[in-house]
Formats: sequence, C-alpha cells, structure tokens
Amino acid sequence: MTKNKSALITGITGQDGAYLAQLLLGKGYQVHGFLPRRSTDTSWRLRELGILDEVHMIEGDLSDLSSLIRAVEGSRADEVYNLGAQSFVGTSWQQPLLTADVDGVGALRVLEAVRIVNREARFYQASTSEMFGLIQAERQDESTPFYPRSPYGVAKLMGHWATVNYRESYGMHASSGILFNHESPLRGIEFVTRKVAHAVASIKLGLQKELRLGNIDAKRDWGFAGDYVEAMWLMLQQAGADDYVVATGKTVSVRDMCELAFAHVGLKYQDYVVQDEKFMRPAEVDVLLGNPAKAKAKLGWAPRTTFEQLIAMMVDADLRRLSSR
Ligand code: NAP
Ligand code: F7E
Repeated sequence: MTKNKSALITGITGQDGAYLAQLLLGKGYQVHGFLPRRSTDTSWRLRELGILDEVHMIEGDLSDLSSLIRAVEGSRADEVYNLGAQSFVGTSWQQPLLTADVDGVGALRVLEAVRIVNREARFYQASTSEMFGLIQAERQDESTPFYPRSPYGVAKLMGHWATVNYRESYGMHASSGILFNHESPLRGIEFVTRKVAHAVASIKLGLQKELRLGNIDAKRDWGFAGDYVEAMWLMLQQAGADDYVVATGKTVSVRDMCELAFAHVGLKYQDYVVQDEKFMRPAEVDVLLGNPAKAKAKLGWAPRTTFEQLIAMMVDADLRRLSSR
C-alpha cells in the first residue's frame, strides 16, 4: 500500500491556508498546520470549510527556527507550503521590522528547517505581485524586473530570492509562486474586496450608511483564491522546481469593483463611497496586470472563476452571514 503524502502548511488559518488544506485533504494528504499562539481562536475559516478536525496542528512561529525544525520533523512532510506572513501591505509601514522578520527571514527559516531535516521535501514559497510594485513592464511575468513599493514587498522579495538561492545552492525542490491578488468569502476584512463586499451587505441590510476607502483608482489583477491554491499544489508536482506567475491576465480598478459589488444588490456605489486620506498609502502600487502564460503552458493551470462570479460570491456570503446573526 502506498503511504498517503504528508503536507505542512504555515499560515493554515489564513485564507489560502484554509483552501489549500481543503484541497490537499481532498487528495488524501495528511495535513499538518503550523499554528502561532494567539490569545483568541483564529480557526474560523477552517471551521467554515468544515475541516478543522481533519488537520493536525503543530504549535510554532515563523520567528522561531526551533519550532519550525520540530514541525518539519514531526509532520514528516513531503511537501512544505510557506503561506504564513504578515500579509497586509498597509500594516507593513506600521510594523516594518516585524514584516521583514516574519515574511523575509521567516521564509529563510522555513528553508533552513527543510534543509536541515529533510532536503528531499518539496517547498512552496508564497511570493507576490507586490514585488513588481512600480511596474517595469505593462504585463508582468517571471522575467519582469522587481521594484517593491512597501516594506511588505521588500520582505517578500527576500523570501523569493532565498527560495531561488536554496534551489540553486542545495538542489532543493523549492518553487516560488508569484501570485497576483486573490480573494474569496474567506478574505480578511481589511483587504479592499472583502471590505467592500461586507459594506455592501451591511448597507443593503440597513446596518451601515457609508463606505470609506482610500485610492479607488488603483487597479489589480484579481482572481479567486480557490483557483489559486491549485496552482500552488501543481508547482510541487512537477519534476523540477521553478517560479511561476499566477494571475488572470485582466486588471480592474477599485472603483469598477465597487460599481459591480453595489450593483449586485441594486445600489449605486456613488451614493455610498467616500474617499478618506486615512486609507491612502505612503507609496502606492497603481496598477498590476499579470501574464500567466507560463503557468498555463507548464502547469496546465488556468483560472476558472470570473471576476463577476467572485464579487457576487463574496457579497452573497456576507449577506448570508449578516442575515443569520
Ligand atoms: P492571510 O489570510 O493574512 O493569512 C496569513 C497567515 O499567516 C495566517 O494564518 C496567520 O496567522 C499566519 N501568520 C502570521 N504571522 C505568523 C507568524 N509569525 N508565524 C506563523 N504564522 C503566522 O494571508 P493569505 O491571503 O492567506 O495569503 C497567504 C500567503 O500568500 C501570505 O504569505 C501572503 O503574503 C501571500 N500572498 C497573498 C496574496 C493574496 O492576494 N491573498 C497574493 C500573493 C501572496 P494569524 O491569523 O494567527 O496571524
Ligand atoms: O489593496 C486600494 C489599495 O489591501 C488593493 C495582499 O493579499 O495582494 C494584497 O495586497 C488596492 C490597493 O490588497 C482601500 O491602496 C483603496 O491599491 O486589498 P488590498 P494589496 O495591497 O494589493 C497582494 C498581492 C499581496 O501579496 C498582499 O498580501 O486597493 N484601496 N481603498 C484600499 N485597500 C484597502 N485595504 N482598504 C481601503 O480602504
């Protein structure tokens, strides 16, 4: 009998961690989550997907190498997905050193833990389109030069290059997924799509009067997180490790996203959205547009969910949550 594969996921309680855990459980993996100690319960996403009892939690923190070594040992992981991060760009200006430590050095610690314990284990690094920042090409792909615009982008660039370096230095199967924005009903409320979806539902139900936003002219290449975790898994199933851009190839402004979300419940965004300096960033990433041709050609990956379906799904989920309270 062949042994079921074992996976270790850092950031398992986050949006992507929850969807990835669900995907891997469905494929028969034994799934281990790396869980930082918090004073409150952070497992709502795993509970909402109905998989909380199916994952094995190992306590630890990305700032603590010894806990990572124990987790890689204890899980006997064949595949390690490093999704844990301080992932909110806005916060990275308030906590730049923590962001550098968790997102940058943290990735290096995971790579070290894998190298020390079992360098045959395959490794995935959650890299980001924020590394392109001030874009150097109209459509960004794997060969586009990086120009990060936030402490978050800078920290993630370290994680990306550490991954490339461990692949080249030690022959490790270490891949970097350069993922563009991906959203879902499980998205944290501070991110703009979920903030808008939640506000639209609240306004529709008479619980909120206005929505205060920052730069609504910013444009992003937005996809559905459920589709994107499949690309992560596919990267680790390839004979060789590599870097891949994962995106939809379309870009939409925050303004047009608002229009769509409000229209979904029969409202006009102009009647509710107020621009507020408080949500502007010291340096902005004005536009991102990915070219996922390599992921399509080599992984056979393509997004399945349209932007319209994604926004409708998010608004409907918040309407359901708020109505059932
Ligand atoms: P998320 O919802 O913010 O989840 C982040 C996860 O990291 C949470 O489980 C969090 O746990 C954990 N974490 C934070 N600090 C940690 C620490 N010191 N030690 C261990 N775990 C820690 O993020 P996401 O949207 O799922 O994104 C997953 C990864 O992909 C992140 O690395 C993110 O930077 C990257 N990424 C995201 C996108 C996107 O559009 N979603 C795009 C490109 C790349 P707590 O909740 O307990 O803090
Ligand atoms: O902002 C603008 C904001 O916070 C998107 C993370 O997952 O994706 C995410 O980073 C845009 C920005 O995501 C508000 O200025 C306007 O231009 O939803 P966001 P992000 O910064 O793109 C990347 C790929 C990651 O890797 C990150 O981890 O929307 N915007 N008004 C606003 N943004 C927020 N949050 N709130 C506003 O009120």
